[in-house]
Amino acid sequence: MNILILGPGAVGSLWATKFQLAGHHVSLWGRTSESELSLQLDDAPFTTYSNQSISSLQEADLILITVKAWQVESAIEPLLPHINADTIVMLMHNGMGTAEWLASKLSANPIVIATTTHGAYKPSKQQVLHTGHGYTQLGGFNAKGAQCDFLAEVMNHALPEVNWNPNINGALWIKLAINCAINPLTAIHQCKNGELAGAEFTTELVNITHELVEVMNKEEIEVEFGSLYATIMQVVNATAANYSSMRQDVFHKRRTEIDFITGYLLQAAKKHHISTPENAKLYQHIKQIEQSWTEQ
Ligand code: KPL
Repeated sequence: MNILILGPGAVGSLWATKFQLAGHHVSLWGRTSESELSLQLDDAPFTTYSNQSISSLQEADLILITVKAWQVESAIEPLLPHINADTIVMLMHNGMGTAEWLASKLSANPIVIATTTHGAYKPSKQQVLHTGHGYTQLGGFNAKGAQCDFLAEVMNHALPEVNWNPNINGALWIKLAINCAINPLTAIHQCKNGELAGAEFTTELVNITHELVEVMNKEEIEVEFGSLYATIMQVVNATAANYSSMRQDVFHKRRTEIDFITGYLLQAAKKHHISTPENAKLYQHIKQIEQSWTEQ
């Protein structure tokens, strides 16, 4: 396949190199205007990719968008006139709320959404490390996207395990719930994920989870408090030694994904007239932190 990766950060570069190793024709669309970019996955040899090539964009069978949720609109907007109506466009990022906008702009294209638990890290511009083996779920966002289940096999060949999930919305909500619980708290307290297992966080995590369950049930996601709380704590323990992405963003004073994580939850809560004070408090706190950087 002709695959274009829009946003060759850590996750985008991981997929670029894996697709290339699996025999696909891969090109990149990064922020830099250099016409070629090189990448090295772990200890593999360097591979070179065209960058910002309009012809690669026009000929792409698949565009994989791996920029952060808040960058999706500004990254894709200038490319819209060059995207072929047959090109499959796939979103892969933390948080929710970008697919609606994308589908409105690309109403003729198949839109697929993905969530992955692979860990990747880019210690330098050309190096990408696959730091944690995970799995990836895909599903259609619109009717044409729902017909793209063959992509699971294609992607599974490049970087297993990949599954097609007809209920991808449910999978995204579970990931959103995990991020709502872990990311703001670890960012505010500047702590590792594992520290949330301490007794001082229990009441807060329980309240956050109750609010999540109420909103998710109204969104027709079947989930119970006990199982969601257990899932969240399982991720806290499995990633105990890691810093969450939001903790890292706050540490480096970069814009966070709060609007597409807790912000998305709050919007859904408002729609259903559900009160979510615990999550609202976390949202306000992260927004205040972000604002304090621009006021300096
Ligand atoms: O997705 C994550 C993130 O950091 O954004 C979790 C699952 C919380 C792992 O750190």
